[in-house]
Amino acid sequence: MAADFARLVVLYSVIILLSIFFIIGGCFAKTEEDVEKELMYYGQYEMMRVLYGGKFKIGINDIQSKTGENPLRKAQVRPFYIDKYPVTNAQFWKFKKTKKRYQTQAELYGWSLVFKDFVPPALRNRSVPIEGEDWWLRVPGAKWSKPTGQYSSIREQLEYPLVHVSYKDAEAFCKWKKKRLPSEKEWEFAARGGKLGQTYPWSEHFERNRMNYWQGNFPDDNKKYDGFLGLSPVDAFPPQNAYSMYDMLGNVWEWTASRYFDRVVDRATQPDRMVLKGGSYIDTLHGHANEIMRTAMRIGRGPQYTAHNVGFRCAKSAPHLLQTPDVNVPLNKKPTLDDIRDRPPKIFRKKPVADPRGSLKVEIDPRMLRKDEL
Ligand SMILES: [Ca+2]
Repeated sequence: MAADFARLVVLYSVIILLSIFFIIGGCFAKTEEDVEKELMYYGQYEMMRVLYGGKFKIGINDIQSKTGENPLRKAQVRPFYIDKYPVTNAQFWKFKKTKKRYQTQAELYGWSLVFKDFVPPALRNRSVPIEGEDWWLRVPGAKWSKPTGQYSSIREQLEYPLVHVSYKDAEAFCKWKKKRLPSEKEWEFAARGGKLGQTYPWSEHFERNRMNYWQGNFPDDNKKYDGFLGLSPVDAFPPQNAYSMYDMLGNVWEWTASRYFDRVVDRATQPDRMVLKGGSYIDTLHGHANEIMRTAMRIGRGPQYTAHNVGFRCAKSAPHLLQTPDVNVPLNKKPTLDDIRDRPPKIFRKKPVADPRGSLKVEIDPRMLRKDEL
């Protein structure tokens, strides 16, 4: 009798334990369908903005700048679409699922650059600091899906910007989406949000809580007043301008399709480099360390470069919008006061008219004369 009871107790215990195991297992096991549903949620970060293009101003008046930002000058772009957010890990996950044989540059090399604060202790001995920038370490196994090396994961960072991608990887992804990388001019047009020659996407003046950058003494004291030591979700901050663009400044540098040249060196002797825009989580407001956070800022990197603070967003031409009468307005619009100031005075001179007394007379709008000419 006692033996039967004991057997029953054991049997029931096993049944209860197995039930608990399957219930818990069922809660955590993710089916393919679950993953698809989750990725659909992150599809909200794939939206694009259509921008009608037109005339605007690129660069900044700063003679100290050594990166080709100076001076503020005229530019023009045709209508185009551009991603509202940098490309996220969720988007690249889909890409890799479809293009299973595609290997990113970091996967081929077997390493990528990770900022020192994020290198796990277990990988410290196997990571090599970069000469002159010893806050960057070559970490074995660091790649898009393992942003800080082999022990890390993007499982909880699907809405974070994709990093550790080279120019070639960015191009391959955009091509797969039937898009392309934006030119530097397009990127800057989108970042300026219709503002003419202002320092930040939102205005001429710095505003708190608009972007993820470095606050404190670099590289050992990150006060992270903005809430982030390293990367942040692509929508951690509100849209940065009137075009509803997110993360144009801060978080990650973004590849563009434009070549980068040093102005003082012969172009033929320069290495192959592309322009990156936007600043990242290690850059500072006034450039006391690394680069200055502002719309005009640009850096050049070789097309194979990969790091924990470099990503991209895609663009697409919209030539059909050129045929829409409304869309031509910005391209042929009446000049603003700012445009007028930049034009040489001669175009405001009226055509010479014959003087009834026989001599020629030229009428000049006095507003266009410099003070010393009056
Ligand atoms: Ca930060």
